[in-house]
Amino acid sequence: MKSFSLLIILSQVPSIIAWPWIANVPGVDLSAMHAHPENFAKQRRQTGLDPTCPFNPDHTGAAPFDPQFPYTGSIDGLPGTGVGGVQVPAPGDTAHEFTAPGPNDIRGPGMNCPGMNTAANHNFLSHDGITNLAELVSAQQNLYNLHFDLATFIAVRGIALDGDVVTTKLSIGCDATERTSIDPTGTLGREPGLNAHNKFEGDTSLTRRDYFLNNGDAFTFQGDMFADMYRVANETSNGVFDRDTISVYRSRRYDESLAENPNFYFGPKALLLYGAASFIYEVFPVFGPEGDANFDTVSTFYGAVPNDSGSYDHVPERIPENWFNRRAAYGLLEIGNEIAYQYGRFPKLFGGNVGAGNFLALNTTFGIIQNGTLPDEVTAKDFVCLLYQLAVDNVPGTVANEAELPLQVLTWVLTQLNPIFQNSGCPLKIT
Ligand code: HEM
Ligand SMILES: *[C@@H]1O[C@H](CO)[C@@H](O)[C@H](O)[C@H]1NC(C)=O
Ligand SMILES: *[C@@H]1O[C@H](CO)[C@@H](O)[C@H](O)[C@H]1NC(C)=O
Ligand SMILES: *[C@@H]1O[C@H](CO)[C@@H](O)[C@H](O)[C@H]1NC(C)=O
Ligand SMILES: CC(=O)N[C@H]1CO[C@H](CO)[C@@H](O)[C@@H]1O
Repeated sequence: MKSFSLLIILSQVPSIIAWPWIANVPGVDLSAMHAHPENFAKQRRQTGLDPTCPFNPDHTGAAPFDPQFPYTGSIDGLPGTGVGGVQVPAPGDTAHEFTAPGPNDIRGPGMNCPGMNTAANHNFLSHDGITNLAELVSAQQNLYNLHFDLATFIAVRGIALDGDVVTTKLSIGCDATERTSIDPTGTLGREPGLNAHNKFEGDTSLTRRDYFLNNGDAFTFQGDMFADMYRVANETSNGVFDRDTISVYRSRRYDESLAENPNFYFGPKALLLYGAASFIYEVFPVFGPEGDANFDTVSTFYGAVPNDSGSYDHVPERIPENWFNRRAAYGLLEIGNEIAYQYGRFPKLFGGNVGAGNFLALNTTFGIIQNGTLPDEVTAKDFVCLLYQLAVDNVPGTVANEAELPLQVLTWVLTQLNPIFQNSGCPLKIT
């Protein structure tokens, strides 16, 4: 009887269910947000067949595991040893030498993630840019010595949001649904790839412009932004892209977006962008945090080369010469710690602009974000639990977008992630 009356209550107040983040903010007229002009139109534009997405008929898959060059020993997406400090590519390992992408490979300056582009250019992922769960989880361990837990978390997020949970395939760039899905016109809809906006990708990226400010192109490398980041490194840390540089620069990117982008959205998922930014100083340097995130290292992974006008052109991303991955694996707790550090240096309000200069703070996000802010005493472990919640709860992709995970997707995510978070102490959702 109790659950019956609860059902009735729920159905009578759909707006509270639909907008759990913002329902409690006083003075917010939800119907106004439904009507917000930029609401869904742009999201839709990127969900059709993309005829410009490169097509390579020769899908070779990542270079197979070779016991002569085991790296951290991850095979077929299983956990490896976690023991890094390994030279990559290993001397003599021709299979993982740099191979520039061709015109038919999904890559180029217009793809979001330097880490994935580099991995594909060295055949740790399929060279055509169409990859899958096993490749992603092994590549992140063997190449970068990410911990199995973090490697799985990011890969599962990427596939659930931008790829296919049946085939586990994902395009590291543009929409290639005809190749990632066995049923491209089916219920799961289009699979936009990593370039999609407000799914994995979001506003305030380091070297990519905001979606709304750049005609929907939030994925192309921007040389002037790379120069901005370098300038901050010079001002902050003698040219090193360390955690202070990245904290200052991410803070500036937020301030710029807030001021310039009438559709700016900085939801809880933006915490993942702090995580991605931490790779620059935790994963890219030689031996990871033991080395310097100096210009040579970072620009090589980014494929950034200085040009005559003080900006940067883009060439294919690659692993620097004589490069060794970090010794200790980089896992969920470590990334939680870096998110806490960067956010803690310059706390920002979570929320979004609903028109120029009209910022709406989020409230009651999983009980942890109140009035757009996180509590001061939030720990690395709290961030780890928040990462889990972001992956398994419905989190709006924009201020006015509910972004509900289809049940089939949610079930798959829980199956993949619950074992990873088993010992985290975070409350888990039941499948
Ligand atoms: C399955 C694994 C991964 C996926 C699906 C993924 C996806 C993405 C996406 C969608 C973005 C854009 C986020 C934004 O809006 O700013 C991004 C950014 C980034 N990723 Fe990855 N990533 C993965 C793993 C990695 C790894 C292992 C590294 C480094 C070793 C890495 C380095 C970066 C960096 C540095 C950025 C910031 C780019 C910028 O704006 O300058 N990623 N990633
Ligand atoms: C940063 O400093 C280095 C070394 O002085 C210089 O070559 C470079 O042009 C500077 N970069 C920027 C963007 O200011
Ligand atoms: C340098 O790069 C910027 C940004 O990509 C570009 O606009 C400019 O035309 C380039 N300048 C030269 C001289 O190549
Ligand atoms: C919420 O945040 C706004 C902006 O920072 C502030 O003016 C307001 O007093 C806060 N309200 C509460 C209840 O904390
Ligand atoms: C601005 C705002 O509405 N803040 C509210 C957020 O939610 C808490 C209760 O969880 C209220 O006390 C605040 O007033």
